[in-house]
Amino acid sequence: MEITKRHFLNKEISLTDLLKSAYRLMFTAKTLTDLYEQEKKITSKYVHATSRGHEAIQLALGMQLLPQDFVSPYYRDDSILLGIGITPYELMLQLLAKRGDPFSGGRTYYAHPSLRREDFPKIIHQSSGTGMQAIPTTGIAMGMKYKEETGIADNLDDKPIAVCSLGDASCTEGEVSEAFQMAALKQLPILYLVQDNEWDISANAKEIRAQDITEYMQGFNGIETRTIDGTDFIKCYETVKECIKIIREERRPMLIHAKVPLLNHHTSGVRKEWYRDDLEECAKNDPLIKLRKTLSEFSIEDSEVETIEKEVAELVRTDFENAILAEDPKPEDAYKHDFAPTPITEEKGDRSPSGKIPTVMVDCALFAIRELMTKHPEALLYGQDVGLRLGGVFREAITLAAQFGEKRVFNTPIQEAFIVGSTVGMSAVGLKPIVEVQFADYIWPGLNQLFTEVSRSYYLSNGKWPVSMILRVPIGAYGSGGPYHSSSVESVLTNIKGIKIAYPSTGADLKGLMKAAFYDPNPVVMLEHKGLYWSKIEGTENAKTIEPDEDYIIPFGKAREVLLCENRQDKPTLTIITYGMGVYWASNAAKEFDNQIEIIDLRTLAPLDENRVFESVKKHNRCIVLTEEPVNNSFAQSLAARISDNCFRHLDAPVKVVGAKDLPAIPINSELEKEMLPNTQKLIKEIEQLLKY
Ligand SMILES: Cc1ncc(C[n+]2csc(CCOP(=O)(O)OP(=O)(O)O)c2C)c(N)n1
Ligand SMILES: [Mg+2]
Repeated sequence: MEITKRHFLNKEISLTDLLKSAYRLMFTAKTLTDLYEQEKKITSKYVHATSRGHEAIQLALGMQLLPQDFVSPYYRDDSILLGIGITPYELMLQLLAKRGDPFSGGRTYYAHPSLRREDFPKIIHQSSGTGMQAIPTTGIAMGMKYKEETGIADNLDDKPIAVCSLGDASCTEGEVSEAFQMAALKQLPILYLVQDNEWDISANAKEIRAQDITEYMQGFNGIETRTIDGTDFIKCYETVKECIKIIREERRPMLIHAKVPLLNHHTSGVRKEWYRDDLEECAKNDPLIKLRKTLSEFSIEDSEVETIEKEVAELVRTDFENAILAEDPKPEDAYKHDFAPTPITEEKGDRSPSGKIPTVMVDCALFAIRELMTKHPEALLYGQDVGLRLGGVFREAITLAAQFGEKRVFNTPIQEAFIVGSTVGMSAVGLKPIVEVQFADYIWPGLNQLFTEVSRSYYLSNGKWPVSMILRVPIGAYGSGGPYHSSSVESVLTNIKGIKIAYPSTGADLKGLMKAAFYDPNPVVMLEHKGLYWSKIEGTENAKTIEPDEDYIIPFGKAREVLLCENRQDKPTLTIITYGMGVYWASNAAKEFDNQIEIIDLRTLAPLDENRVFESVKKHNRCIVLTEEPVNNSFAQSLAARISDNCFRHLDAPVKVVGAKDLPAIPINSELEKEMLPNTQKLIKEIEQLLKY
């Protein structure tokens, strides 16, 4: 007999039938663990962990979720997956990294699910970083609440909930606290399930925590906690039922602290016999033995139980044989789903409508977002100080909270990880979050989420979960911003695959690219040079442009021709490839030469308009790549290498990278700042050198 999918959703199910279903699933989990151990030559090719010891609480949860719910299981949660109706065969396809692995198509480890099926609870991409799922999943709950409060939620009898499953040790991580903080603060409809086996691989609870999660939760006002024996299936089922009911109806967060024994290895690679001295003690708490006893107490015949066990054993064996035979991914599959296709492929609309006055860059961004929010109720903006009182430290969001209300434009705590990572969840429920960090210098706490969760979601979910979000980042140095308000970060960002990056240098480009970013189904970082926001710096007047029309849009990956010049017979010429503030250093330097300089503004760093760059280099045979960053190991230096590779036969001189000095930080003293950064004068000297070459 096959395990029938979603059988447990029958609300009229009798207790004995429920227990039999649970036993079938729990016995399946044990059989899987045993099989993986017996067949370890095959199954340990790829690392895996199983739920042995944790099954009761996991099944109790999985069996009660509805298709509108979201759940984020961690790597030990194969019983949650069985509980929601995933078959052993499907699990094994992932175990063996097969093409048909329903979660990732053979891209990621066992029990690292992602699921987007109509009649199943939804699962966003799950990474291996412990605790990292807390923020994205709390983002889901924040999105659910936002939709309800702004009147765009589906009208369902049973409101959806989010569930975040965590190991006990992961709860000591800082990012998990950020998630708890927001769930408590905003009273989000989320259930945290903490499975406490008192192990953090080989480190014991006594070594790594000052309090357990029940005690810890007392510091988070408004997250009610239930502490239970996670091996007692009936207790688990009832507790989960009660919590889910409260969350569905009262829309507030809860936490279940389930105490469980870890009966199997930490993972197939880190084996219990190496370091565990509590195995005998733990075995006494085996949830399967307890459930078997409960079945007897409910007068379920031994023969019936044996039949279940026999059926499960047969199913698991057959599934394993079939999974081994299933096809592997094809090499070309590796290239699928790096980015979701964007509908924005052409420049459209009026860039320079008549009758409008030039507008500073910061306002072009503001007007772009205002238009987007007016048109799209799913668009919202959050970050530090963007709310009503200030509208951003650069006043870049001023008037938005007043116009759209504090539900749609709101302040967050100083939690860059939450600001960035929550967009994964917001996007999963169909929202379009526009978020910001206050300065590029403070993107670092958010970088983990950007890399681990945001950038890889689409690829590792095999195309199921693109993350559509915009992260605005004021960036760049000017006027003694000092070491913590001046840094450039594009080299780090361009090393993260799976995100797009814009770095516009004019108001019109910022507006057009903001629109493209919004309609792009992929994550986009908008780098906005704060020295260009108001065109206050001498020589940056052209950053202020006529504000383009509402429907003006620029596709990513199309460079802008700032200044063109012909290749001349009488004099050498060169092209400057640059972006951001570099556009103005280059434009001002070009005035010192006699029509010898071409300037290409990349506008977007990822994707990059390579063709336009190579075309310009081939035309002039000399090239400077100009950046505000320190040169060594920079984005600019790697672009120079690409130019050399592709244009070698056309070059009359080495490709020159001009940028800041290789120092750890930009000093606050104005003379020191000047010494470190490039500027027009320094660039002129470099141009002279290269033209002489
Ligand atoms: C951020 C991060 N650091 C380290 C690891 C390596 N690691 C994998 S599992 C684990 C222990 C996690 O313990 P816990 O959260 O209690 O879950 P359990 O395995 O006990 O179920 C560690 C340190 C990781 N995956 N992610
Ligand atoms: Mg643990």
